[in-house]
Amino acid sequence: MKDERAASNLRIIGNSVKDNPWGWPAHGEFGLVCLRVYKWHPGPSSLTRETRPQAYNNRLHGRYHEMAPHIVPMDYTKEPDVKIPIQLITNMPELKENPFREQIVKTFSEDGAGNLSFNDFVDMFSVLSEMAPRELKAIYAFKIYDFNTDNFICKSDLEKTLNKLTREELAPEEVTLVCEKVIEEADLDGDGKLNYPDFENMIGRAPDFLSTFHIRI
Ligand SMILES: [Ca+2]
Ligand SMILES: [Ca+2]
Repeated sequence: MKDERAASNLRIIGNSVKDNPWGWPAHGEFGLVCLRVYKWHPGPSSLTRETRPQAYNNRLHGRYHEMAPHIVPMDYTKEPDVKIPIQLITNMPELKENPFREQIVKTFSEDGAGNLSFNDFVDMFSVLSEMAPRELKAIYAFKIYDFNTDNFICKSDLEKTLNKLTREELAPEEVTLVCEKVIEEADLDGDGKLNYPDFENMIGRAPDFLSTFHIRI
């Protein structure tokens, strides 16, 4: 079955390439493209674990526990050393349709392999909540798109991102064209790839990008 969001991304990218190949505002459209995928909802207003509403923590703990009741205890007062494997996390209804699910989970996993402790799990849904600070979302958006973890968003990262957003339905030459345009428009220091300041500037020009970068749990 065709994925609606992927089809919509495909239309946006396809039209941009066709209609205006040389004057395309890559950053804006790039943000808009991501917006279609990350159309999810509100969560807590605070990110520090101490001040986060207890009810929210309890709800998250309930969800964490139900994924693996045999390994996750109900009592967390002694902060048990427990991690849930990535396969169970990416299968959550909130994530399983998301083309970036593995990358998202790995980004928040302290061990880097995608296994999540309860604290990792809480951090993930807090950063992806609607009310998380823009700066924090930007930092994690950058990490999520930096597939090869070299601290730059380079052409290969952008190719992966576009292919995921469109379920690989974009022609290779369209992918190349879009990636070149994104880098051309956003690469302020001219090294052919996007460091964090380049990226931050790019999404700063696409106000919808981060305000819609969220998932409700
Ligand atoms: Ca990279
Ligand atoms: Ca650069």
